[in-house]
Amino acid sequence: MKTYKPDPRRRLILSAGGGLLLSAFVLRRAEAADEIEIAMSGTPTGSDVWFRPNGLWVKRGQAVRWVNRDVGNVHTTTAYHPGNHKPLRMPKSAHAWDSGYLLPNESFVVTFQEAGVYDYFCMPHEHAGMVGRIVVGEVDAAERPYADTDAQLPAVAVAGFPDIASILKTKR
Ligand SMILES: [Cu+2]
Repeated sequence: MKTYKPDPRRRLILSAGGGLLLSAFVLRRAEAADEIEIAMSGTPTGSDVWFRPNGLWVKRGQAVRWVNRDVGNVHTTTAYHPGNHKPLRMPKSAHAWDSGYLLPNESFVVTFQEAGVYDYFCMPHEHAGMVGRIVVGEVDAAERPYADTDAQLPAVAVAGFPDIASILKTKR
């Protein structure tokens, strides 16, 4: 049989209920503000399109939000992964993502839990070189990841991935 022993800490928390609700709300706001944005955009005619920044370093657990800042074009953020009918260019055990078409001002969030290098592309603009790379946590700056699958991608996409060393240097 359990005996009830009042926990003074618990009582304190209960009496501060209103304040707790407020701080939970503030906390959620802070989390959203902690997201890092990658803009999807292009020239008005669509002759040039990009992710900005196209290279980014983040710590594990970081949320990244892609936002379509383009007024006249749809974009996607799509991981290089067999589930997206592409060769694997991300950690094998991590979750792949595909935003589907994002209209202007629509956005999509991915939280990165596993260290490694993640390459992604825009479905309608891969052949225009609209690709990006996210490095999560500790990786070797000299690494040239996924070179074995380069031949399966458009050359302009392969050329679009920033190298690891420059991503680690600028953290962008
Ligand atoms: Cu695009």
